[in-house]
Amino acid sequence: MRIAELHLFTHDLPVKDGPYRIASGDVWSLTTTIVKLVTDTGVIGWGEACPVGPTYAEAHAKGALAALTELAPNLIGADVLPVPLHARMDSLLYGHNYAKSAIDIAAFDALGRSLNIPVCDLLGGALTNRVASYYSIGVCEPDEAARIAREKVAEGYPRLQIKLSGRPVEIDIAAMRKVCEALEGSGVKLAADGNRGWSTGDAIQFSRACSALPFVIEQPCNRVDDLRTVRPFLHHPLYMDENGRSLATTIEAAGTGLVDGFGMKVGRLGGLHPMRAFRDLCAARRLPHTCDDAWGGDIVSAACTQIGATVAPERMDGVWLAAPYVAQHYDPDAGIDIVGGHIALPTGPGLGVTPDETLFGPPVASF
Ligand code: 0XW
Ligand code: MG
Repeated sequence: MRIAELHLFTHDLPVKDGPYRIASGDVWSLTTTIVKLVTDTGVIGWGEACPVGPTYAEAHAKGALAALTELAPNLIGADVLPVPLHARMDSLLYGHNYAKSAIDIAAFDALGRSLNIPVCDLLGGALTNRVASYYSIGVCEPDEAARIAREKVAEGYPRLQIKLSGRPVEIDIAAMRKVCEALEGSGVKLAADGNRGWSTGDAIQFSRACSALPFVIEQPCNRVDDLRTVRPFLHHPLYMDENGRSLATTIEAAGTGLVDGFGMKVGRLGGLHPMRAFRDLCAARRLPHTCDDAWGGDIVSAACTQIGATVAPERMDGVWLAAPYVAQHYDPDAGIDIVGGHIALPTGPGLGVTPDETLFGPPVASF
């Protein structure tokens, strides 16, 4: 089965009850880029790439569209199977994984639909149909963070993440203590996400001041070398997120014992095909991880849920979705939601969601 047509759409996703506040800045609205792939057999697959603003990672909305516009004309006639498809994409453009991810997701969707099986089957098979999620508390005052933590535990989330940094580390320490107090006895897992924003000194001070409290520290500082610097001084397990920019980086981080787990984004690795390899290498080293993307609507949500369902629950730190911040589903009937802190695995073939194309307006480019 080969790619016969590719159509690119852009669509605005205003942040519901915004802003979403992370160390790299406030997020009020995101532009998502959507791919409609049509095969030579007439099957349609959908993909999506939505960086969370221009400063979270080396990825931004206009970059996604530019990279896809570079790739798309040369992908007409390409095999939709993931190995030849990625080889073709890599021969056309170096890097730009987040853009390639949208094509990869659309190809998996089309493959699943053509075989009448869900994408999780193409990824090896689901271990659950109720996928754990986690809630990410944006950077806010300590009392507010504790209030949100209580609320989210009551909703049923098995894990919370609190965004920190970008302010005096003493406030982060106070926020962490309040959140831990709020979670005491709940059994809910917790991550402290520095989102690259702390100095190595801040990270060490934060961990030392909270040494008796149970949580993991996610991406405290900017560079892999910074993680190496702080690692011996931390009192908490260390997770890599933003630095895990390729399979090669993650293999090294896992293999050298630099980290105890990962926050991982499907888009950052380049799609579900490399994400499956990442899942398996984490399994080999018994490392827990998340299955997220930076942002996105139902297409990204479905892709993350499909791979998330294939991760052994004991290594699963959750599938984070932007769904609570997105006002409208693309699929009016089978949109993806988090209920009781968990996500129901879609039941249909492919990704299990069928976007209402009229929401996106005419394509910005067609090949
Ligand atoms: C919580 N997330 C998965 C959503 C935002 O894209 C940031 C990200 C993270 O963990 O850094
Ligand atoms: Mg993170």
